[in-house]
Amino acid sequence: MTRAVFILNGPNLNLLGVREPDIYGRMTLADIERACRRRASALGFGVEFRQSNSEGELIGWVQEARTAAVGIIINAAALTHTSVALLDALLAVGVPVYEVHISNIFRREPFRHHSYISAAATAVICGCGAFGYELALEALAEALARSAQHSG
Ligand code: CA2
Repeated sequence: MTRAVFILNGPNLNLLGVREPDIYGRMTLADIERACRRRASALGFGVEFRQSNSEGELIGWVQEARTAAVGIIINAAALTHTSVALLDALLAVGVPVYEVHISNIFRREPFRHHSYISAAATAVICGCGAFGYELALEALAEALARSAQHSG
C-alpha cells in the first residue's frame, strides 16, 4: 500500500516564483511539487500536494490526513502566525507534522517570529528555501523507519 504524505500549502503560496524572488526564490509551487514528487517516490511515499487560500479548507485537509496519511508537511504561510484553529487541527491529527518555511522567518519582521503551529510540529525547517520541503520528506522517512524498527 502506498504511504501517502500530505504536503499542504497556505495562502498566497500559489504566487511563488512570480513575485518576491529575493525572499522566496524563483521556483514556482509547481516546481516545488515536481521536486517533492521525485524525492517522495525515491523514499517510497505517495504525495497529496495541495494549496489553498482558505483556512477552513486547510483545516479540512488536516482532518482528512488523520486516516489518509502517514505524515503532514505544511507550509501554512501567514496562517502560521495567526491560526489557533489550524494549531488545534494539527494537535488532533495523530500523524507526524513537519512545518516548513522557505524563508528564515527569524530574520524577518518580528510578527513572523512566532508560529502557533510549531507547538504541534515534530520539527520545523526554515530558511533552506524550497529545498526545505525535500528535507522534511527525508526527516519524515527517517522518523518512520526508526519507529517501525522500535515497534518490530
Ligand atoms: O517563508 C515561508 O515559507 C513563509 O511561510 C511564506 C509566507 C509568510 O507569510 C511566512 O511568514 C513565511 C508567505 C507566502 C506568500 O508567498 C508569496 C510568494 C510570492 C509573492 C507573494 C507572496
